[in-house]
Amino acid sequence: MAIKFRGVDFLEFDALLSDDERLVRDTTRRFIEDNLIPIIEDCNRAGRFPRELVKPMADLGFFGASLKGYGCAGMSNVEYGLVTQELERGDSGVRSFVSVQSALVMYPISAFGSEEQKQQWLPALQKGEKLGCFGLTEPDFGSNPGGMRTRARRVGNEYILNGEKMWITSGSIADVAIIWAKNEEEDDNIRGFLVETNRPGFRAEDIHGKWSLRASVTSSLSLQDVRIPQSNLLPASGGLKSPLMCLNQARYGIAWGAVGAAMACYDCALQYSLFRKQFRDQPIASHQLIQEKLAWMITEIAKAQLLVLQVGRLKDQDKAGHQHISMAKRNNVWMALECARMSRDILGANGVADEYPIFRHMANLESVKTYEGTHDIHTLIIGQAVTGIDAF
Ligand code: TGC
Ligand code: FAD
Repeated sequence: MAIKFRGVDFLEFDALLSDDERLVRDTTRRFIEDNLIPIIEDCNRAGRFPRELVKPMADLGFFGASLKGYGCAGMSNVEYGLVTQELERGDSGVRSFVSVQSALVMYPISAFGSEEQKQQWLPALQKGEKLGCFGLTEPDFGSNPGGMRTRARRVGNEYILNGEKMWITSGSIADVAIIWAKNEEEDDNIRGFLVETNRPGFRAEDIHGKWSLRASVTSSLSLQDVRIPQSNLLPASGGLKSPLMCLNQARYGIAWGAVGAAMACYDCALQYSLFRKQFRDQPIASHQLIQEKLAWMITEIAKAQLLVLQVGRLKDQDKAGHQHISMAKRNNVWMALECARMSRDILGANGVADEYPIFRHMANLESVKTYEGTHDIHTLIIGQAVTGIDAF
């Protein structure tokens, strides 16, 4: 049975959006419906990133959407959030690609780059002519990136970079990598470096065998004596705070994206439960235990929508703290994963088939729960904010 997404709005959430915000949401929704939904299950099966969507997504202004100038769309944070919601309603891997290109590559260039670096990279990244990746995580340093071993040593007017990065989204398809490394001449201060991926000594190898985010490229990066000009240092970067500022942008998009994945699962399960009959020729939706699951999901989705909208409004007023973003990422991804599991249950055996999108969302969300700070790390970030005590 083909199930078509109908949107999810129990609490008149739409009334809280402006006309422009609804337009951005609806345009993205149509794009996903027409271009991603028809191919995503094949991409997922084949472990293929749908690269053919890069140009159309660029044309719609999705890359660096909330940045101003350099060809970027200059959307509000709420509008950008609605874009990521709709992208992830399609697939977390495609939202991931856009998050990395926008929040983890274009944002650091915009926030920490020189005018020359911005001119060189931002318009090309916005148009999707160049792709980027963000190298923070290392084989031995995930939740604790401050321990990183990647180093930069200055020799004359060049830096020489050595190190390993792991689990890097878009690593092998990127033209440029934002590499975070300890700068030896500054007492190991962490700095961001623009590394063109065709430089000698740079290698990207894809990580195979993922059961999650199969439509997204994930790679390990190796840098062995990679020489870059001194001008490739992001001049305004400095300290672990800089990559963490980038993570705030990406975590914010994920918090919206998770709502999209939850909406996809819930709406599919609801439609299925009205159609599927068991016992006395009654739809399974007529059973109390099914209704309990649907009631739980719609309540949590409605709460998650309000939470992320409030964080978006705060962000648009420059008032969102990183602890607010952690709360939204932690809650909404957990909520989406629970919705995916419950929806899978409602579909019975059909829940494990890729005729329906639920199992794919469920598997994807396991990664989303881990990356950009695990669920438990966000618990500790919120704990630190309310107690003032660091429990990492
Ligand atoms: P700590 O000493 O607490 O902090 C160092 C400095 O940074 C400040 N700070 C932040 N600033 C901005 N935004 C944040 N979110 C910040 N969190 C902390 C802090 O105030 C301090 O400033 P200052 O001025 O005193 O120097 O650092 P710590 O080493 O104790 O670590 C803190 C911790 C654990 C929260 C942090 O390391 C962390 O968030 N760990 C999780 C790592 C993570 O999220 N990695 C993500 C990698 S990228 C990725 O997963 C991409 S997935 C693809 C996709 O997005 O789709
Ligand atoms: P670990 O840090 O080893 O954590 C393992 C477990 O220990 C977790 O449950 C964690 O919550 C727990 N734990 C750790 N410390 C504590 C503590 N102090 N207290 C209590 N519990 C703790 N990284 C990038 O830099 N760029 C990318 O583009 C990128 N893309 C990714 C794409 C995918 C598909 C995945 C899966 C990961 C990606 N990552 C990327 C890496 C991701 O950010 C890390 O996996 C994540 O930060 C967790 O690190 P880890 O896997 O090393 O787990």
